[in-house]
Amino acid sequence: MITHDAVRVLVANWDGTYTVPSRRLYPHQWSWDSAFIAIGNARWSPRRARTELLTLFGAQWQDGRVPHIVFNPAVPEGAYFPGPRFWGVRAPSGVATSGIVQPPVHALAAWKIHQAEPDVAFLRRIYPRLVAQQRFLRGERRSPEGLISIVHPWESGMDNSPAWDLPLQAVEATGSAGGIGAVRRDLGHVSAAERPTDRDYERYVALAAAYRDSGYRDPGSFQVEDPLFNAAYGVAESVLAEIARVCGHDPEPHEREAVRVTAAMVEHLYDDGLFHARDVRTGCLIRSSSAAGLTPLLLPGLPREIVNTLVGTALDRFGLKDGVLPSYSPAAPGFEPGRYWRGPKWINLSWLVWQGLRERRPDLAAPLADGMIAAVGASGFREYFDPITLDGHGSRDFSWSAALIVDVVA
Ligand code: 9YW
Repeated sequence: MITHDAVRVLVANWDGTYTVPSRRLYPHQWSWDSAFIAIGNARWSPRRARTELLTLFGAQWQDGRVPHIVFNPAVPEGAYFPGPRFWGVRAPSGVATSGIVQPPVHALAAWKIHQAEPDVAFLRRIYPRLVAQQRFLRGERRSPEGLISIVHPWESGMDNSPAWDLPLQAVEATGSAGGIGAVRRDLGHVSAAERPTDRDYERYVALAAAYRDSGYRDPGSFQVEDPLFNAAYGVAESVLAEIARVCGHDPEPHEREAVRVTAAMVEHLYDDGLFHARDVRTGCLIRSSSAAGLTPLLLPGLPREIVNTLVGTALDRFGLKDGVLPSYSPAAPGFEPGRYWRGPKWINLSWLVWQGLRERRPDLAAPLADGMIAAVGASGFREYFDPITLDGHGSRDFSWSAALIVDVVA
């Protein structure tokens, strides 16, 4: 029954060659949303899942970057801010896109699609594109420590995480005419108390504008190494090794890169039972209690003792044994159960940690899956949930909440 309802959401949000995250709030194609959506669609329509990813990679730039939004030309400019006119850029295919990226969870999605329905021709088609995506990150974003940086909070996928409060202080917010509230489209759909503040938003826009004005090259005043982003990058290399094997390519460079980035993460981002982001500009670790710090559980080569300590942290500080995974530890100051990435439970974060625990700790993975099902059972396929009451927040009929439930119950 739950699968049936989830598929109904996915069908309603399908736009012919990809799926919108939600009809009203997000009317275009988003990068990591499409990866999660494809993982769910693979369970009932592998063909649709393949199309979803190929559409996204159809908007890949010459330099290999996969933009975080691919704009639907049929949607009016005013429907979403910042829209195509703000970003001012087109992919070689001619379609308007943004110029920043999101966590590279796409190789994992491609591999899961292949596992659901083996299709070597699809893997052969997507493999060079996935390789180019990783090459862009290495070429443009790798620090001397060997980790990948993000240059905007939006690139983390966890826009207003408390982890970004400190590095954002270095960002000059340029006031926009009439106030930023006037151009924000999200506030027309959901309550301001559940979204980033206007002050955060002004900084997001200022940062994006500066990056755009540098021709999408210069990191600007925000540059951090995020554990989730780097975990996604590392998993992508592990999975690319598998894909390479199937396609008759050499898996070894991918295996080596996965080992290398895992070691760099342990050396530079791990402290006191959790992975943290690191501010590249100051060289300092940003000690926060974000659940992003648990996602390195995805890395197959993570040393056993670190896995054990991370699990301990998940149990003690995030309440994992009850199947709950808040985006920010309820034990930490700054936890807000209803505000976006500052505490609510998100299905994609739960799914990433579930994925990391399935083989290592099935006893903990099972209640986590039950917790995801309980949240949508209580409140529907909402964008995010109060981790204590399970009240739903943000948009309704949210695609990745539906898709990942399809995967979890399969
Ligand atoms: C925005 C679409 C996106 C997600 C992000 C999430 C939010 C706001 O919505 O971003 O306007 O892009 O933070 O992770 O991809 O669902």
